[in-house]
Amino acid sequence: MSASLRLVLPLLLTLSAVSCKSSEGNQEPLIMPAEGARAKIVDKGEPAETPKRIALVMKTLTNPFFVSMERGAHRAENELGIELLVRTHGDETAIEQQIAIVKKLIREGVDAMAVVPGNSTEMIPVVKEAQSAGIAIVNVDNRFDPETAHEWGLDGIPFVGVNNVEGARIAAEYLAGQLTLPAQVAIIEGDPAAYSSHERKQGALEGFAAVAGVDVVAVETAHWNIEKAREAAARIFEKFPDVRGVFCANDIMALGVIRFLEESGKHQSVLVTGYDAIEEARAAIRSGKLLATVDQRPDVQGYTGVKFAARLLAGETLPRETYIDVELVTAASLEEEKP
Ligand code: ALL
Repeated sequence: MSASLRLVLPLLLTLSAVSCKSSEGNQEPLIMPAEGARAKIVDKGEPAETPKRIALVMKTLTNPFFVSMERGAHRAENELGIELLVRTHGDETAIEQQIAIVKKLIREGVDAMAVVPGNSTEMIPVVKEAQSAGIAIVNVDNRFDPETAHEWGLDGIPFVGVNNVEGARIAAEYLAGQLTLPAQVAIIEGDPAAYSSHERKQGALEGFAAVAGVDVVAVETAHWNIEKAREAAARIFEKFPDVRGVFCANDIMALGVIRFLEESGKHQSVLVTGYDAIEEARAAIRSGKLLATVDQRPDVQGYTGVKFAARLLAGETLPRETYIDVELVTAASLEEEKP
């Protein structure tokens, strides 16, 4: 090797290393002789796009319903190559916490949010703030109150969820059909601040009204909470010991009512229905403690919510309302599911 080659060889090796490392899949040389003495790096590839950041704002992961929703959302994340930020707070009714979460996401500058509001009215101002900051919004599972949303100018937000009136009606009608009539029944509502709770109460009333001889003697809220449902059941049965059926607006509350019925030895004579079809509720149906529940596919809701957020970011116009089918889950339907 000549002396001059020995001197330039390390330099050549360095240059070729740079060229190989950066030119994956690119035929063009990356290091080009430049005007003057300096070499210039030319990037011929597309600029690497940073993935869109989409937040899923739910209520609480203490309810398995939202764990399933999160699973669906991650499926969308993997398919779309976006970055998903999942945010939840401690308690379903702690709305200040959910407001603070959205405020923080605005500061963090996320591109879009799929929001399950814990409170259908109180979340509206902060979500409007997010929209005004240019963040694309999708409403999942629990609707914003339409009137309040309109007052705040939060219009045109696509909604993904189920027809809760329909789901509750099916469950209540099925429950009524299993009773020896005439019979007294009760309704345990979710948090009245949630639009879905009103819809389910309305659906349950419609379902019970459809069967002659069914008398709704009590409607109480237990705020989606197991212990509050146990206490509400205690109050109802104290006052109306002949109640034979209880419709509950979610499974967690149905489990609370069942707890009370077992403690008080009434579980053989009272039928209970829930809503959500969480694993614990399916198990309770199999063991004969729960009559039925409603599957509202939270995984599909989470998946679709995130996917819609990405489609909004891509400039698409989406339908105002997208409904996922509800399905009644009973001992018979679980039997059919068996392989
Ligand atoms: C509703 C959901 C579920 C859940 C409830 C509790 O929005 O649809 O039924 O159980 O929230 O937060």
